[in-house]
Amino acid sequence: MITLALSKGRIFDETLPLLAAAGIEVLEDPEKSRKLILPTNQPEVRVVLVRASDVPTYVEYGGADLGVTGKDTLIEHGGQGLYQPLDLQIAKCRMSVAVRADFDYASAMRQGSRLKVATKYTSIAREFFASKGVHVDLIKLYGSMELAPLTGLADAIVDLVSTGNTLKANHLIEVERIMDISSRLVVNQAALKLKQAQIRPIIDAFTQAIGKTT
Ligand code: PRT
Ligand code: MG
Repeated sequence: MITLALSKGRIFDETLPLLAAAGIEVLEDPEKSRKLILPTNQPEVRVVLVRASDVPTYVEYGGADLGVTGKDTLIEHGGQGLYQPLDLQIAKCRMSVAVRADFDYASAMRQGSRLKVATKYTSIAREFFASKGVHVDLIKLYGSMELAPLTGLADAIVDLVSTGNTLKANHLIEVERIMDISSRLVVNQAALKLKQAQIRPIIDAFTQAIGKTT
């Protein structure tokens, strides 16, 4: 049996065409079913639905043989124990710094004032500001980062941006782009050796499918 870990929403949706290229069709719709284990048209392949931030953990410990996860999540996890053969070029967005439109970020940075930065992505934020030689106080949040500057909890946030609509709706502006983000295929290292015959064809089909669409 081969187990693939996916999260509901954009990662599931954007992985479906790649699975189709590997001849794998998921037989249930996660938006309609409450099941967490979804069968596919291939009796020896199944999909498990986990929280986006839990995908690397499932694959690391062998709860799943492979998975699809954002570069953001992968960096925060650390990537230990994971073979990362492919950037799938899906679920694209960027990691950025954003502040209230009336906050003078440039002069705060120039003056070296100690910024309060709220984020779910503390490793990425710590590394980014350290590389600029700027001292920040990091405040760990698990969601709704946009609220932090509006309530005075923080001066800035580090969050994912795709269309920019969420920032705009909350009167925030993007002041720095930290990195481009897309999702990667991750594979359990032991599974790659023990289940080569089943896993290799999936990696090869995904590789071909990406080549065709980009
Ligand atoms: O929701 P949950 O807490 O379970 O986990 P999650 O939010 O990590 O999962 P999910 O499914 O929302 O995101 C999975 C992955 O998709 C992320 O790890 C990213 O790699 C990728 N991705 C791509 C995004 C976005 N685009 C994105 N726009 N993840 C989140 N967003 C959010 C962003 O955090 C912000 O709140 O969408 C909002 C901004 O979108 P725009 O279009 O208004 O700019
Ligand atoms: Mg989400």
